Amino acid sequence: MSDYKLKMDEKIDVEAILDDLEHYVPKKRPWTWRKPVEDLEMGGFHYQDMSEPLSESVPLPSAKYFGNIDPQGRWSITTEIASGRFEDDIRRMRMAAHHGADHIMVIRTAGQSHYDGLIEGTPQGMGGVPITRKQVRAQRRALDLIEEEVGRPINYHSYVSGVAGPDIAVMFCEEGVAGAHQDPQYNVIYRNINMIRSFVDACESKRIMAYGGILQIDGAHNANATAREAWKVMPELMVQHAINASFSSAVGIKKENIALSTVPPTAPPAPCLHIDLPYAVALRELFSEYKMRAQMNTKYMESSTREATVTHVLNLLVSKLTRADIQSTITPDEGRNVPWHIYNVEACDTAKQVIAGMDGLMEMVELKKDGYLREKARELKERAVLFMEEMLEAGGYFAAVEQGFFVDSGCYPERNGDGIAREIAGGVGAGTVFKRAEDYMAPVTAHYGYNNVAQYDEKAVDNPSSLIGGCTFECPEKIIYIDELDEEDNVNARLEEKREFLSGKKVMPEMEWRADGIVVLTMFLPLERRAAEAAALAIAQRLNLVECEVIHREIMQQAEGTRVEVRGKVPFAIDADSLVIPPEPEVMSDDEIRAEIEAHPLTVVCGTVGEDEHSVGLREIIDIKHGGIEKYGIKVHYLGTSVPVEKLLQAAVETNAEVVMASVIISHDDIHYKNIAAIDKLAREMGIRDKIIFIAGGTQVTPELAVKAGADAGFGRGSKGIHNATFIVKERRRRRGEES
Ligand code: Z97
Repeated sequence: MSDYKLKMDEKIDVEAILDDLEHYVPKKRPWTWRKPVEDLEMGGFHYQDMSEPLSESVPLPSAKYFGNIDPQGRWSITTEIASGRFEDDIRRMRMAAHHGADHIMVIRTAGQSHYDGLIEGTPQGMGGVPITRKQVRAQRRALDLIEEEVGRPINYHSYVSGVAGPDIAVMFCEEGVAGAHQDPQYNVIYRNINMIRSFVDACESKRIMAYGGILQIDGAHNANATAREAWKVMPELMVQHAINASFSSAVGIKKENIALSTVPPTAPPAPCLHIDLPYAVALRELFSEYKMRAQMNTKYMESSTREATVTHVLNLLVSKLTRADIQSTITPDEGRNVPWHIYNVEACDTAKQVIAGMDGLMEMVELKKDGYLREKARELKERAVLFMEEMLEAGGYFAAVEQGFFVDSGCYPERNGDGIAREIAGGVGAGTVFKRAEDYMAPVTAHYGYNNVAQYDEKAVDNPSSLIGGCTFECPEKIIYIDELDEEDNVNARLEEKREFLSGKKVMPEMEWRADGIVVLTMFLPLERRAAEAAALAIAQRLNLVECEVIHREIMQQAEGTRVEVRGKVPFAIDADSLVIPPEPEVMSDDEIRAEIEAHPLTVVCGTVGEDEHSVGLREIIDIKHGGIEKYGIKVHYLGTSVPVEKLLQAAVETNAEVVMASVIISHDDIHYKNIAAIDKLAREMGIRDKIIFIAGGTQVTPELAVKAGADAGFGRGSKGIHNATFIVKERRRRRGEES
């Protein structure tokens, strides 16, 4: 197993990843940044703000026009992947990495912070992923292979929250986790964990994260997502950032490993840049020493991927105009009940696309040094400082929380009295913090405060774990690995259940888990919204989809109709062996075709033959505007529609054309094949058949039947100029006796 490597054209073997997982020792994983490249030349373009390219990747769709280049921006790109089945997530991690993600968060947890301790031996949770060592190790092991394949380190990330925070931090350090959310304010405000407990735990957690070089992201964005009007909490967000960042720094995390989780607070139709940009400027001025993790706005996200994408593009613009070190990518899937899969890969592409498109922008534009932008930024900073001052006057952070200072819907100093208040003596874990006893001793490597080891061995002060021959950080063999204990719900059982799908013998569509059968249908219905939703469900049911649900609706016009998206499950599997896969149409590159025509000029005559007035298809094959064969420098004589067979061949002789193209659209009584046969016959009678290349095309043309009727090639529905041109080039080379 240890020599298992990924192969580009083979699926990742989850069973190989799980094999002997117990003894897999993950490497130490401090956070890794991309390697910037100052002046990158790629595809004939000059880039200013890029990082080292990947060795393997999937470029953007339009990259095919640019030599398939795949420039990678400087910011780390985040994707959130956690469907509840880690074996499935491993596959999508690979896909995301190939689309540019190098920060992979497993964070759709089952309220991780509600667990009292590190959970081991459990199966996957309901509606989320309780983080376990097995899952983390399997995913890190998979990422070790994936990063080798793409040629760039991948940072694996999750949460250090709840009363189990320190235990989780230790496990993360042991298992090679490189990034984590850690913010005691999150526990206090959103999970009602006792504040003293939360802050004491945070000391320990942060110290352990500092040891592991784990990058820390705070939880300020949650105020933005929770507040009724997200832009009102801007001053408070800065206060929350300040509390966590300075706390972390004081505990020992290096500033370059402390990242602020910042969100542009508004979204269109609000004039969001006008509000978000001064905030972003203020934040970066106040926190210039720390990293910016630019989270995308999720507060004003609905189920429209289009709308969310536009907001995200605007968010990326804010990042560009100010600064970002990590850029998150989020899709509206959670709200749509279509769990994250292809859509989060798409969101990575959105970021990659926008970042490439904005490269070099700052050479041309700069933010104004005076006026509204600076005044507003200053005002926000003043509000934040006043908030801090009042907090101190009130008796400090704990007292301020008791008085409901946080997540108040007023823009400080306004207050609406609706903040989230917690009691210092209340909450989960209240009364569980004790003063260390006299004989307290902690022979461990990363620990907050006094280890009290000197009484046992003076030399152990700088290396407390030497007293026990090293702790799990130095001696991973001391880690006790507990496998899943549930006999029914465990990864092996789940894989066994999907055996036929693993081997590829059977196939089903999927969105969340392998072979879950989920598909999404998009349709327009000329009905008002509620009727349209009911009709869409009825249609999905008539299509035999099960568990159908409307996941998105958009009114086109109240009376004229509604666009609806329905999700449902396909209740059957396809047998892969039964699939008839037509051969791929051969296409040469544009350059190769052009070179051939330049070396051997070519004339074509063409027309729609018989009594046939259809011309659009043929024009598409010819005209330069539609990417037709003219674009390769081929000279084309278009004779029009209803061209008699004699006239077509006569024109070929007169113009010395090497190729005759006949469009045959009408097909009743097989007239199309009869016309093909007539051209072939007449060409023979005229003695020119072996001098011309005769191509027939039309929507009802089957290539094999066209050849049987007498053409050299036939092109049916969906054919393009490039298919015709490729055939012509190959056929000419064959006739010249060259290898094609
Ligand atoms: C993001 N999309 O990327 P539990 N600790 C902190 C958090 O911010 C969160 C948790 C713990 C978002 C992620 C919001 N963040 C979602 C500082 C949640 C979650 O679910 O209570 O176990 O912990 O930042």
